[in-house]
Amino acid sequence: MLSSLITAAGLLVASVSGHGAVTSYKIGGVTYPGYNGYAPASTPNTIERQWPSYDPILSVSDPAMTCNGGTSATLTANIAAGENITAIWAQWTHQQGPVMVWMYPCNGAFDACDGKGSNWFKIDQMGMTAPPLTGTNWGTAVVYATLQWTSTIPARLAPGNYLIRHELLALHQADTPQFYPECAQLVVTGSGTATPSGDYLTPIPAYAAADDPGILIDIYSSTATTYTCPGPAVWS
Ligand SMILES: *[C@@H]1O[C@H](CO)[C@@H](O)[C@H](O)[C@H]1NC(C)=O
Ligand SMILES: [Cu+2]
Repeated sequence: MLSSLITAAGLLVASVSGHGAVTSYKIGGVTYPGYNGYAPASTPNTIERQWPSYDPILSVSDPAMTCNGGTSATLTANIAAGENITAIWAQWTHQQGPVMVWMYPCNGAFDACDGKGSNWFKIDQMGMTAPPLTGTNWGTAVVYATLQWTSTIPARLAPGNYLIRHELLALHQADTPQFYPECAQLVVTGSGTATPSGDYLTPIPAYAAADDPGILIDIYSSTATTYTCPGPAVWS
């Protein structure tokens, strides 16, 4: 009995420590607590949509890709177009793969904002800045080293309610991509007038094909010296 309890606890710690999720945000010196654990009995009030698991999503077309399964949050944070937002991870353990930061215009209230439709756009990303693929010149290696990622809300972005989605794509297992996305609710202010269109926009899930070379990759056998992030170009 005791040993099976210890084993169960050990497995839980091992599986949690292998992965990660955004757990808070910083905007203009103010920290906004995020969600920190699995499906608690009482839901904390946060700007982050509450995710059900630290574990990776294994398919780019999984419905959970939208916001790691999170569908709502009680709070919002104001941010001016042109201002920075820093996402913070309590833990992160992988160093090969890109960081991609996305936004989605809600065009209305957050509680009716489901992230559906072809309206997601990228505002920031970092793939591999220098080879080899198995090295640590990757966006996720920056998160590994600093446990945070800072992006600028495009200065020309029109005001309104937006979701922001931070995605870590871990590529350390050959041909087995692991996606880690979380969303928060932002009220963008300012005098911007632009919103992206055309090729900058994509649905999530399925912002790229499952066999996109940026997704289905064996970093140990590939001889590629460059890496292209999956999905559309960054709109900035
Ligand atoms: C905003 O973020 C960008 C991108 O990380 C960074 O280069 C810049 O220094 C940041 N600016 C401020 C004021 O923190
Ligand atoms: Cu992991």
